[in-house]
Amino acid sequence: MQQLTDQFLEIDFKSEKYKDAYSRINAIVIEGEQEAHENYIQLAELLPESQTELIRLSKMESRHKKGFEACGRNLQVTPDLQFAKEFFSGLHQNFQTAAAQGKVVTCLLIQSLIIECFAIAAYNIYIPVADDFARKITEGVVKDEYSHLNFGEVWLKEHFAESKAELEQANRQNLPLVWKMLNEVADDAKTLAMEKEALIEDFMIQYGEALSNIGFKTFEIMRLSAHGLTA
Ligand code: Y39
Ligand code: FE
Ligand code: FE
Ligand code: FE
Repeated sequence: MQQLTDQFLEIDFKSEKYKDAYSRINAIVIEGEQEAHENYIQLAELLPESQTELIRLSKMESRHKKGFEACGRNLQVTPDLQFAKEFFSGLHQNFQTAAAQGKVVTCLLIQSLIIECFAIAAYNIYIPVADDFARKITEGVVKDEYSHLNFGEVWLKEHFAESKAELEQANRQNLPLVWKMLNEVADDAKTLAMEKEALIEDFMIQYGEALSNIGFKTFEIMRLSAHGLTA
């Protein structure tokens, strides 16, 4: 096969191999957007003073879901939603448990930091290798995801001192799930021309920046990242 640089890589969006991988990645994104929609509604109940803003974010998430459903239809792919539910079950369970205990800091870490950074990394890496239809949709979505991440950063920065211990615990509990999820999806992502190393790098940059914006010092960010890897 001819040697090609990434820039000129031809991707056959119609091949069975591509569509099979897309049935899982597309489902993950659709299910993720649906759960994000529900998570922001629950956050609105936990944070009545931010209710209007959080309901606005939850509505953005359902628009994202509709956009990605259209991407699947455009490629004539049926999303494997059962696979996607299982993919998110760890983070979903941890969010539900935290919400039931009123642990808003943990809920914000899971949805507004971890899941939003995961989304931003995935969408940034996907955009250059997406089909034209999906690229336009994803470009619009990723801008919104930065604003969702910003909500979490601003709230946690304002409550940093009293949130710090819970953030460290929630990080230790949830960051390992992200690595597990990335490993589960790495082969399918590769079929879509998304490299696992690029996903990890982008995620760590976003997440590290978010922790820094909230108030963590560099040595603390390094420790938080390492805890995730080894816990
Ligand atoms: O806040 C949001 O909109 C996030 C829910 C959406 C999650 C997207 C998850 C993307 C992971 C895809 C992994 C592909 C390699
Ligand atoms: Fe999203
Ligand atoms: Fe979204
Ligand atoms: Fe979001």
